[in-house]
Amino acid sequence: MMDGSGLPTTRSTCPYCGVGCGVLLTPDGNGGLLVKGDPGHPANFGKLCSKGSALGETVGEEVNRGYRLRTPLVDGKPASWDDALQTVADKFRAAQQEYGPDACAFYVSGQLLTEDYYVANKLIKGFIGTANIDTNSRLCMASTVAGHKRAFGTDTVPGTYEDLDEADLIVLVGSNLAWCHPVLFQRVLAAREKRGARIIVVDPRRTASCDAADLHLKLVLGSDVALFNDLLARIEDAGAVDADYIAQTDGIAEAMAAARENNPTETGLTSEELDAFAAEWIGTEKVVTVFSQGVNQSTSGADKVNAILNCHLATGRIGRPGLGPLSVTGQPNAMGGREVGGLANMLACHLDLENADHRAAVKTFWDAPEMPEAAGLKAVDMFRAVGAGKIKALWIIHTNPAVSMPEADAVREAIAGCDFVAVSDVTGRTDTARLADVLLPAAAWAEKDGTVTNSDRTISRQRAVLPSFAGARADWDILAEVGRRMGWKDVFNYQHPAEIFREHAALSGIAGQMGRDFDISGLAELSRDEYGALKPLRWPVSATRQGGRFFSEGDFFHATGKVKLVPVRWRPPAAKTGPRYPFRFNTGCLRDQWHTMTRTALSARLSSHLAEPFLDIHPDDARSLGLAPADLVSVKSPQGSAILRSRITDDVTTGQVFAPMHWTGETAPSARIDALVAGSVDPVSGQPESKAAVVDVRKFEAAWYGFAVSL
Ligand SMILES: Nc1nc2c(c(=O)[nH]1)N[C@H]1C(S)=C(S)[C@@H](COP(=O)(O)OP(=O)(O)OC[C@H]3O[C@@H](n4cnc5c(=O)[nH]c(N)nc54)[C@H](O)[C@@H]3O)O[C@H]1N2
Ligand SMILES: Nc1nc2c(c(=O)[nH]1)N[C@H]1C(S)=C(S)[C@@H](COP(=O)(O)OP(=O)(O)OC[C@H]3O[C@@H](n4cnc5c(=O)[nH]c(N)nc54)[C@H](O)[C@@H]3O)O[C@H]1N2
Ligand code: SF4
Ligand SMILES: [Mo]
Repeated sequence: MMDGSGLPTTRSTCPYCGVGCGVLLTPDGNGGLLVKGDPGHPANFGKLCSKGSALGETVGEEVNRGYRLRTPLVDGKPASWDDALQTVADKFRAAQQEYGPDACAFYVSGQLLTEDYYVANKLIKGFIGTANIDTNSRLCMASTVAGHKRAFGTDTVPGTYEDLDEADLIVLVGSNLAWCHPVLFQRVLAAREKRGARIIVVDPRRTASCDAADLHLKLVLGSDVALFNDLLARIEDAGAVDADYIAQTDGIAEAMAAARENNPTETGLTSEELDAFAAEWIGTEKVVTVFSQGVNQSTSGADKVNAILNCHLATGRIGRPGLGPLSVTGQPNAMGGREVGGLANMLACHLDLENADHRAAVKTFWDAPEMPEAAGLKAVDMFRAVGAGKIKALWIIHTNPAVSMPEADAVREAIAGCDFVAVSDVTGRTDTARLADVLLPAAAWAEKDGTVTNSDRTISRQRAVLPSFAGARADWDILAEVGRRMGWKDVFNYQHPAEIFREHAALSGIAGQMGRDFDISGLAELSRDEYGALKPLRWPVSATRQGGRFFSEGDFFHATGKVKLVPVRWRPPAAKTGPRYPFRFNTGCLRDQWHTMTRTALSARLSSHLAEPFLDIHPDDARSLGLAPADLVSVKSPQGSAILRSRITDDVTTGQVFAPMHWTGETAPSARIDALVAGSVDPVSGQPESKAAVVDVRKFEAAWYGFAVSL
C-alpha cells in the first residue's frame, strides 16, 4: 500500500490502550514514522486520540539516542547477547534445580503481543514447572476476569463496540472513557448525536467524561455494589425481570435476597438520584454498562463486576445488539494475555489450571515435562515472596512494577534484594530496569510483529515497519532463546511469530472441543503470508462460528449449562479513614500520559498537557489546611509519602483527594504515587485496591526548595 506521496504504508495497531485502533504507518526514510488512523479498522474507522496521533514523536533516531538500550547489560556493564541470554538461562536453571520450580517467577505485561505472552506462559508453566507467572493485568483486569468466570464459567466479553453505536443509554461506571479510551468515547458521543443516546457517569469525582453526561452520580468511593444491588431490587419491583432469560440462569433468588439486604444510603446518593438512575436504566432496553478501573481496582472488584452483570442477566439484556455489559480493557493486549492464560491462576486458551483434564490436554499438546497443579503467586503476593527471599530468579518483562505496584517502595526494595533479576525493556531509564542484574534490550513497537486482542475480542496485527534498534530482539525471540538454552531446543524452536500464532490457534481448537469459548482454530493453518495479511477479526473463529455476541441464548460454559447470578454484598474499602489518615486517596490516568511515561514523555506535545505531579483537593479541605492554589503538599500514608502540587477543585468531594499515577523515580522522585498505596487485594481476584488508600495531607513547608520535575 502507498500513501499519497508514494511512500510504502503498512497497517498496524496503536500500542497504547485497549480500544485497539488501527494505524497506517509510513516510514519517513530517516528512521521516523508518519502515523495516521486506519479508516478500514473496525475499532476506530480512521480516528486517533492525542496519544495515538503523537506516536511518530516517540520513535526515530533522535528519540532513540539516549533513550533506547544499545546492548544487553550484565551487572550494569555492556555484554554480548550470548552472555546475557546464557546468564538468564543458567540462573533460572540453577534456581529451579537448587530450590525447586516455585523459586522462579515471571512478572509480565498486558502490553506484550499474544505471541510473546504465549511463549512466556509455555516456558514457565510447561517447562520450568511453576505457575508463578503473573502480569500487570492483575492490577488492571483481574476483577473482571473473576467476575466473568463466576457468572459465565469463562472469561468472555459478551458484546461488541457496535453495541455502543446502537445503544440508547450508556452508563460509564468507574471509567473515564473520555481520557482513557478516547476513540470509544467518540463513538459514544456519536451515538448521542445520532440517536439521542443518554450518558450516565458513575464516578466519585467529576471527570472529562462528565462533560457530556446527562447524569453524574458522584457516589461514595467503593460503593458500586450498593448502587447496583439497589438497581437489582428495583428491577424486580418494576416487574422488569425477563422470565424467559431467567430460566437459563441460576442464582436469581440468592442474588435478589442479597440485594434486598442492601442499604443504598452507603452510596451517599440522594433518593432522587437513585430514583433517576433506576428509572433510566430499567426504562431503557438498549443499555450498555461500560466499566473499568473504578470497578476493578477494589477489594470488592469482583463483586462490583457481578453486581453489574446481575442487572444485565436479570433483564436478559445481554448478547443482543445495542445492549450488555462491556468491560473496557486498559492495555492493548490485556485480552490476548487472558487468552494465552498469562495470569497465575489460568492455563492457556481459557482452560483452567485447577482442572485435571485441562492440565493433561495442555501438557500433552506442549509435550511438557511438568505442569503445576496449583495456582501460582498473584502480583502482590509474588513481590512479597520476592521480598521474603523465596523467589530466587525473577524475570520482569514489559512492565515497571517498582513504580506501578502498590507498596511500591517495598516492591523496589524486594527487586533490589532478589538473588537474580532479569528485566526486558526498550530503555534502561526506568525505576525497575535500574535494578536488573541482566537487562535485555527489547525491540519496540513498530519493530516487532505479532497480534493483539482489543476490548471487544477483535484480533489485529501489529507489524514491524522499522528495523530493530541496535540489534534489540523481540520479546518472543528472547524468551524462546532462553527456553532453548535451558535445554528445550525443539519446543522453543520458533523462527517467526506466525509459527507461535498457529500453535496457539491449534491449542485453542482443543480448548474449544473441551467446551471453552476461546476457539480460533480456524486460523491454525494460516501460512506466513496469510498471517502477514491477516485482517482484523473477532473471535471465536472456528469451523462453526465466527465473531458475534455471547450469552443471548444457549452458549453457556458452566457445567450446569446456565449462567449465574452471584449474590454480592457491599463492603467498604479495606483501609479506613480516621484522625491520622483522614483522606481517601483516589488515583488514575491523565489524558496525555501512558502509565510510567516511558514513551509518552518523549513527546513534548503530550507532556505539556499536565506537566507535573499534582493532588486534587476540595476547596473546603484546602481552606482548613491553609492551602493556597499550587502550594506544595506533603502526602503521607501508612505505606509511604510523596510531595505533590495541590490543585484546588471541587471535581473531588470533601474528604477525598486524587492524584494521577504516572510520575516515577526517573521523572519526579518525590512523587511515586504507589509508594502511598497499600497492598490490600480483592479476596476473589487478587487485584489490589489502587484507588482507595488513606492519607494525611499537610502543607509542605520547605526548609529548602528542591522540587524538580525532569522529563
Ligand atoms: N491517557 C491514558 N489512557 C489510558 C491509560 C493511560 O495510562 N493513559 N492506561 C490504560 C489502562 S492500562 C487502563 S487500565 C485504562 C484505565 O481507564 P479508566 O479506568 O477509565 O481510568 P482511571 O483513571 O484508572 O479510573 C477511572 C475512574 O474510576 C474512578 N473511581 C475510583 N474509585 C471508584 C469507585 O469506587 N467507583 C467508581 N464508580 N469509580 C471510581 C476514578 O475517579 C476515575 O475517574 O486506561 C487505559 N488508557
Ligand atoms: N495507584 C495506581 N497504580 C496503578 C494504576 C492506577 O490507576 N493507580 N493502574 C494500574 C494499571 S491499570 C496498570 S495497567 C499498570 C501499568 O503499569 P506498568 O505496566 O508498570 O507501566 P508501563 O509504563 O506501561 O510499563 C511498561 C514498560 O515496558 C517498557 N516497554 C515498552 N515497549 C516494550 C517492548 O516492546 N518490550 C518490552 N520488554 N518492554 C517494553 C516500557 O519502557 C515500560 O518500562 O499500573 C497500575 N498501577
Ligand atoms: S484510543 Fe487508544 S488505541 Fe486508539 S489511538 Fe488512542 S491510545 Fe491508541
Ligand atoms: Mo491497566
